[in-house]
Amino acid sequence: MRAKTDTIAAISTPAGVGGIAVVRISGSDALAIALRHLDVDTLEPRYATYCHFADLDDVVAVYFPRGYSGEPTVEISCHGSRYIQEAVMQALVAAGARMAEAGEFTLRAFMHGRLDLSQAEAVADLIDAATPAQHLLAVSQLRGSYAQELKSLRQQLLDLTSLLELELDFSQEDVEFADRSQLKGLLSTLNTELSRLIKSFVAGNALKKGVPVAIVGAPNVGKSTLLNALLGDDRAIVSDIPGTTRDTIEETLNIEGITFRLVDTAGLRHTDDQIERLGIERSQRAIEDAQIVITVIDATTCTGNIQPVEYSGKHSITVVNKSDLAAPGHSTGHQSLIYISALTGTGIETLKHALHDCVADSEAMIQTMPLVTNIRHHEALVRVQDSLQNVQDGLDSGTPTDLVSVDLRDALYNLGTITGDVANDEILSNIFSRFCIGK
Ligand SMILES: Nc1nc2c(ncn2[C@@H]2O[C@H](COP(=O)(O)OP(=O)(O)OP(=O)(O)O)[C@@H](O)[C@H]2O)c(=O)[nH]1
Ligand SMILES: [Mg+2]
Repeated sequence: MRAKTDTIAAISTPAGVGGIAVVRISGSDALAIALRHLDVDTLEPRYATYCHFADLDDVVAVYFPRGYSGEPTVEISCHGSRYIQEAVMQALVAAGARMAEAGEFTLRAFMHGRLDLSQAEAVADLIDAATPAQHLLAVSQLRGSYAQELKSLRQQLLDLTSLLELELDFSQEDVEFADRSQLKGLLSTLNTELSRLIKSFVAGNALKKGVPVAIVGAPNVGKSTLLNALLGDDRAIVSDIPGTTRDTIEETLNIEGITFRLVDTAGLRHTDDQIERLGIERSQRAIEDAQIVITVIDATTCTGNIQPVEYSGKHSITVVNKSDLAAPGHSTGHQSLIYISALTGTGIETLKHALHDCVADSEAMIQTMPLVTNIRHHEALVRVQDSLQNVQDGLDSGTPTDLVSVDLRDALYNLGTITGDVANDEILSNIFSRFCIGK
């Protein structure tokens, strides 16, 4: 991706007809190009000026000497007809502007140091956010607490590197210059912070993409009926024939601002049926991938004391379904069981609350500490930690300092890819091509 310096223009409002459309021009010639078509001599910085754009439209124009992109920027609000939007763009191009590429305003903001790369990515997340949780994650990343934490990690890495490289300078004299215990102390602090960030990805990613929930149990207990009841929609086929659901079915559901990805699965049982067996394998995978597992038990077929089913490392919820058919007095089982009737809707609200409670902690976490929500960052952080492990091993085994410092450089490089301190074309075009035009 070239770091371009020409003047660019784009319609920043969504494609199509609207009451108003906003056209944005950015670059050193932004003001001159805008003035070619406006019937005013100049635009006072940061004041809205009502004027005419050629003989096309009445517009409001604002000039920012250093706008969102970090460059001279003019924003023109015109009427949002397709004709006016296109004509304004054509006129600007004729006056010397180039049509902006996707994300190019934000790319320039990054190039001018207004945002680091993690914040630029948060801009895209902010535009995509559809739930309060997604919005909160994006806003906190954009405001920079995460960028700040990465910066401090980077500083610590740099401190480590300079301590070690100081030693290298004196390597001829064969002295161990750096205080090794100080090095190890720094390493372990770094490791603790990295581990926290890496671990936070599970919560962060779930809040962003939807918390994976598997609905599992024996055939015919009412899993698909439960999925439909939660969604309030006849999504999955329901029948009294055991083995109805053969493949996993996934749908999203919002509960109190958090997205859940509900996966209805094939009932778990021994079977000789090839296709059903494949379905059951998928059920097992859905359980592995899930953060929350809802085990459905059929009240009409179970006998004795019902025990909740626990999956280790996951939030486990056990629901006793068909409680509308169960004999009175049946609902005296374990406290943590939730009695429902997927058919009549009894207990569905309680179950939704229980689902929400499972992630309330992560939701609260967003407020207090940065969560990693981006797989690119997660991968880079894991690589940083791997390199630091090599550094640690190297120090422990007396590896020559110059080799240890290569691993440290790797760690610095990988951390830099998150913030953009190290940014190659591939990383940049990957990130910014996902933006919309005009942002
Ligand atoms: N009375 C009553 N019937 C229910 C309830 N939930 C499900 N059923 C019935 O139980 C039968 C099985 O329901 P499904 O939702 O297909 O069960 P499933 O667990 O998805 O079954 P498989 O896909 O075969 O594993 C259907 O006839 C449903 O109408 C309930 O709460 N009360
Ligand atoms: Mg089913």
